[in-house]
Amino acid sequence: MANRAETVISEIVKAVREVLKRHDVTFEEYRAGVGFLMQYAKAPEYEIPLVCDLWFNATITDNEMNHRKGSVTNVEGPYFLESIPTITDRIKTRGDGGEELIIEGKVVDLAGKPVEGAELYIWHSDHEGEYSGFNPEISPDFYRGKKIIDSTGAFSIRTVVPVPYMIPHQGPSGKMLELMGRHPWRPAHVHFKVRAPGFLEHTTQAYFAGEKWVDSDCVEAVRPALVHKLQERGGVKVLKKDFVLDPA
Ligand code: MBD
Ligand code: FE
Repeated sequence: MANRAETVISEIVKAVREVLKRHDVTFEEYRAGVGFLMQYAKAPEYEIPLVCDLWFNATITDNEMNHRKGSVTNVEGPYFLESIPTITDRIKTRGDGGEELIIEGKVVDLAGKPVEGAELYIWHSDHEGEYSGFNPEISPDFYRGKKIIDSTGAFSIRTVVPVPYMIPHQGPSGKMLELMGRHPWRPAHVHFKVRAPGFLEHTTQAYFAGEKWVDSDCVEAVRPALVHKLQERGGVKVLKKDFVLDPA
C-alpha cells in the first residue's frame, strides 16, 4: 500500500503534468518558470512560507472544517504573537488615528454553553495597515490583546478598525502576482485565536461586508461565514463575532 507521502506527492505531480499538457507549455516556458523559482534561494526566509500560504493555507483550513462542527476557522497568517498583554475591555492603540471599533460576542461549546477560562487572542493591523511587533516602530503591546473569558462566555472589546493590508510584494511572491496581473491586497480583517483546555484550538478571522478587496483577497481566504456586517451603536462600529469551539 502506498504511504501518505507517495499518495499526496505523486498526485501533485500528476496534477501539474496535466496542466502542463493542457496548456502545451514549452521548454522555454518551463526553463523560465524554473528560473523564476530560483529567486527564492536568494530571497528573505519568509518568502517560501509566504508563497505556500498565498496558494494553499486557506485550503488547509477548509480541510480542518471536515472534522469540526463549530464556527468556521481560517488562516492564521504570519503575524500571530504568543506574548501579548492580557486585556479586560480595551486593546491598546497608539491613539493617533483609526475609527473606533467594538468587538463583542461569546465563546461557547457545541451545546451553546459558555467556555469559562478560554483565552481569546485578538490581533489586527493599525489604521495604516501595519502589524505591531513586525513593524519595528510599533510595540507588540498595541493592536493585540488576550482576553480571559468569564463564566458568562461573553466579551466586549474596544479597539480601532483595521484597514486593507498589502502582503510583502517586493520579493518573488509579489512578482508572481504581478506576472499574473493580480494585486497583493487582503481586505481589512481581525485575527482571532481561542484556546481552552478540552477544546481544539480555534484560529479564525473576521472580514467586513462591502469593504474593498473582500471579493478579491489575494490569499483567497475569505469565506461567507466570516464576512460580518458591521453594526453601529452610538456612532461606534460594532463587530459581532461568536466562537463555537469543538471538543478536542
Ligand atoms: C496577513 O495579515 C494575513 O492575515 C495573511 C493570511 C497573509 C498575509 C498577511
Ligand atoms: Fe492579517
